[in-house]
Amino acid sequence: MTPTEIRIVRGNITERPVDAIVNAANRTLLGGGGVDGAIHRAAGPELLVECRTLAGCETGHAKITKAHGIRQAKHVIHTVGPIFGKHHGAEAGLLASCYAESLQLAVAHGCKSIAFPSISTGAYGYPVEQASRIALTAIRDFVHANPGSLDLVEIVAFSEHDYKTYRQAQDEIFVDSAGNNA
Ligand code: AR6
Repeated sequence: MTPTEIRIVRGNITERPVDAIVNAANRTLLGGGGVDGAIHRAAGPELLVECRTLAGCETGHAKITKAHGIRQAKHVIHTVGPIFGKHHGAEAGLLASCYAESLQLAVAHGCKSIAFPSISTGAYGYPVEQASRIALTAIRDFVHANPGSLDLVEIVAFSEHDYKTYRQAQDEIFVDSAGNNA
């Protein structure tokens, strides 16, 4: 069985050639700024039409649509990250849940590759040093619990600082108890 590759890249998530790209949405699922705005612009108005049928999404959960005008992907998975400081200490669990639910949905829809943005670290204010560790731990736990279900999981960092922060977190988290990369 080929192990799942977990890769940090720098770039624009709308250009990633993967089966599913993840959107850091809000609870309305009707668009916004940041990566949400970029995905809706790239996908075109049909994405908003489909999103209107979903009746929103709670924080920490995820819903799936087609990718519409984003030709190199098949699906967009819309997840709603926590707003930092607004969930009475439940922020880390909610953020981990965004990653776990998105991965689960991807596998349930036959996706073998998925790209995530840095959920909650823009408008929602989550410090990227903390969020990167939560993200990569949730991805590692899913991949270990579901071997062979995915070929590739990407984190797409939008800035050089985010890229370096996720690479550092990856080095720390993907090391087993014997000190080897896991
Ligand atoms: N590709 C990859 N990453 C991007 C892109 C892109 N094209 N554009 C921005 N980012 P944010 P949040 C990065 O604010 O914090 C929206 O209005 C960005 O630099 O998009 O979860 C929604 O509608 C940052 O590192 O999402 C919600 O209301 C990361 O994506 C709210 O913002 C996340 O920043 C969600 O806030």
